[in-house]
Amino acid sequence: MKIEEIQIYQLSIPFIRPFQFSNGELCNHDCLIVAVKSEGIIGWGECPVFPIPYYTYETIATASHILKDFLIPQLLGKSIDSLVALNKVFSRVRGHNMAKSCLDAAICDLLARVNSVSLSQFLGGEKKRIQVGVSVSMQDNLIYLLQRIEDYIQQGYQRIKLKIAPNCAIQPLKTIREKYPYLTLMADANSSFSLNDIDLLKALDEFDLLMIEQPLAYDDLLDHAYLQTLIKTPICLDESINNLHDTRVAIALQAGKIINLKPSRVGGISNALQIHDLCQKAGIKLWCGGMLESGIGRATNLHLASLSNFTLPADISATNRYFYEDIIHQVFSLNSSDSTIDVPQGFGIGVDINQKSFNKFVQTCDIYR
Ligand code: OSB
Ligand code: MG
Repeated sequence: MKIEEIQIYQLSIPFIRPFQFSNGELCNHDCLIVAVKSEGIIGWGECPVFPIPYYTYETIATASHILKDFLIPQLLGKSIDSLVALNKVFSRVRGHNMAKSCLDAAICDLLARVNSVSLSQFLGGEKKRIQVGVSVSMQDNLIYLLQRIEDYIQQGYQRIKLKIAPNCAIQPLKTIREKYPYLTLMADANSSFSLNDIDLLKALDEFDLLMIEQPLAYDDLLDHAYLQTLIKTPICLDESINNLHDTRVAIALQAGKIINLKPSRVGGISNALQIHDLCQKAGIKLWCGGMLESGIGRATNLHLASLSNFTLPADISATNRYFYEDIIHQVFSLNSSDSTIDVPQGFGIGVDINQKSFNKFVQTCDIYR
């Protein structure tokens, strides 16, 4: 499969409501979308990187630079017939996982389309519907927060994740727990705590959380390992896991019991598969995280999450959790009976671009051949 042409689009898609977490506030989903062409077929991938380097060090600007000046020139004209071949092309560039991940996703989409199978089938996925939850922004106003959560529960979400920070954790979690004693509830700190907050972190045990996600620094596995010996709540790693090596270290140190696996954060599906298999052997539970993706990235994530070791509910919510208008024709809706979303059928990622909406949100387009 010879890579003949690659297009990069920059988009800004308005969220229904701003997304607040300890790293800041986002009103639009700014992202890059790549289209990779080979033999008349197009594969699509999303780079869900933020304009600001607060979640990962990458930004829209660094990802564009790495794509245009390094990854795309290395890929154009090459014949890529497997994920292994693809990984080899990218391995010389250190880091920049989000930039790598969109090309990786687009080429996986292409490979599946060329082989006339869905991406899920191509990857050996088993599930047809994915158990999902919803990630809820931080809120000062507890009445408003409870309304949001009630609304999501009414829609059928059976797992709620609350964004927390040291000054915004105990009171909201206590309030939610009192109203919903049996709700599957978890919290995501996005690295906002330190070991100085140990009393606060211990106090979270009382809320019977499914897990606490990334309480400590984004690059600190050692302190997470120590913290896990002091608290009962299982620690889930997000920002700390950027590749297979991080995963091996995390397992060796027992730095957490669960991993939130985002293909974009680990440099694409090929790396995600290696992490998936290692975690399966090591007894580490997985779930597929999200980056507030458009329908393109969300479709990729749904296919990946169909693999067998993704056993906990994913951060992949229905389209109407994020956008009034998305860039694909298909709408992802929640099956309210079991809090699942269907894996798209059809070849590749199984969704297609809604050109009218796409054009509305596009800001720049660059073509390389
Ligand atoms: O930490 O998991 C996170 C969104 C953007 C960046 C980081 C995170 C998140 C979410 C939302 O929690 C996940 C989603 O619904 O896509
Ligand atoms: Mg997280």
